[in-house]
Amino acid sequence: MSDDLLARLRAGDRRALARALTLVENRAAEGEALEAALWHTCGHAYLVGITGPPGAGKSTLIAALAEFLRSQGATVAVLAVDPTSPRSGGALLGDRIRMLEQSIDEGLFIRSVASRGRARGLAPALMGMALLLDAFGFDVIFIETVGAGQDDSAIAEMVDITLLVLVPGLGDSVQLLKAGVLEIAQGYVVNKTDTPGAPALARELRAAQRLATPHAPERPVFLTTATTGEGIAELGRFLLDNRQALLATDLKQRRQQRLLAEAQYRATEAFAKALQHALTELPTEFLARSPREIAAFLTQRAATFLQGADAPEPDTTSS
Ligand SMILES: Nc1nc2c(ncn2[C@@H]2O[C@H](COP(=O)(O)OP(=O)(O)OP(=O)(O)O)[C@@H](O)[C@H]2O)c(=O)[nH]1
Ligand SMILES: [Mg+2]
Repeated sequence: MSDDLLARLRAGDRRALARALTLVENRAAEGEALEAALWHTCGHAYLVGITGPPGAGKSTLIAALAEFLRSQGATVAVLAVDPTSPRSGGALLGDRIRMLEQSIDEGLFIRSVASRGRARGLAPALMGMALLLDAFGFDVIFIETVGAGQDDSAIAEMVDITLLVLVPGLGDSVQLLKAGVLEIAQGYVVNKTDTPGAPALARELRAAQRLATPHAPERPVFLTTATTGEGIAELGRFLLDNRQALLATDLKQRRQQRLLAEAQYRATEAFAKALQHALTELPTEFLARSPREIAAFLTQRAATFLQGADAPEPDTTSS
């Protein structure tokens, strides 16, 4: 890793930040080294996951929230995974956020992240990028993901809070309930309240919660119109209060939690790779055997494959 890049990052150089983010996004060795070097300085930023169906207004909502948070003195970074909705088409981050992107505000940083053509998981790339932004000093980091994928639930475990954005009229809530997506969020946003059906959707969300988790404290439901800013201040204040409460808790514990969630993801990734490798070694005669025997063979081979990978030794010198 270039010490120069690290030094420039530490000095608050935004061009160095952009370059470092690319290295981490590609999960290049240099990026991994940067993460390792900066790990101990992170944990101060408040990480907000924003998820929901395509075109729900996630990007527009983030842009509006970013403006509000800036007005309250908080610095904001945004990581947005490329859009899914054909409607926003070429507009990678939505119109409003692109407008913000062109601002020269030093307290705001926006970056889009490609999800396509990726050999390795999106979640560690995003978390690594968030770590860099955290170490760089941003107060609040938004991570916009497309929703309902495996990566989304992984990311939900690594961020401080996840908001699920829904819009009236899609009949989403029932489907989301089935898919278990409601559970990954700690708060719900009913966006596009300028279109019919918002109060009904909010009611439905409250009812669905009571049904799914009758004893858990009720998660808040916010009503917003991201395009006009309606309801944004209330949601923004909720986030700031939640952040304040979190910052009062143990930093080390929070950092460890994030660390473990990401490590677990990476380990799962390694296991999956080992299993893929084992499959290529399955003798054809095994196809006549029982699934249990095939599984035993695969497990054995995968374990051997994993043993070949170098595991770091416990380091007794670092805390
Ligand atoms: N009427 C109305 N339109 C909105 C609102 N919020 C966003 N939109 C519009 O909805 C469209 C999609 O908004 P985006 O912010 O790009 O939605 P997204 O969820 O980020 O979309 P993807 O990233 O593609 O999944 C845009 O045309 C927005 O202008 C709202 O509150 N009311
Ligand atoms: Mg978007």
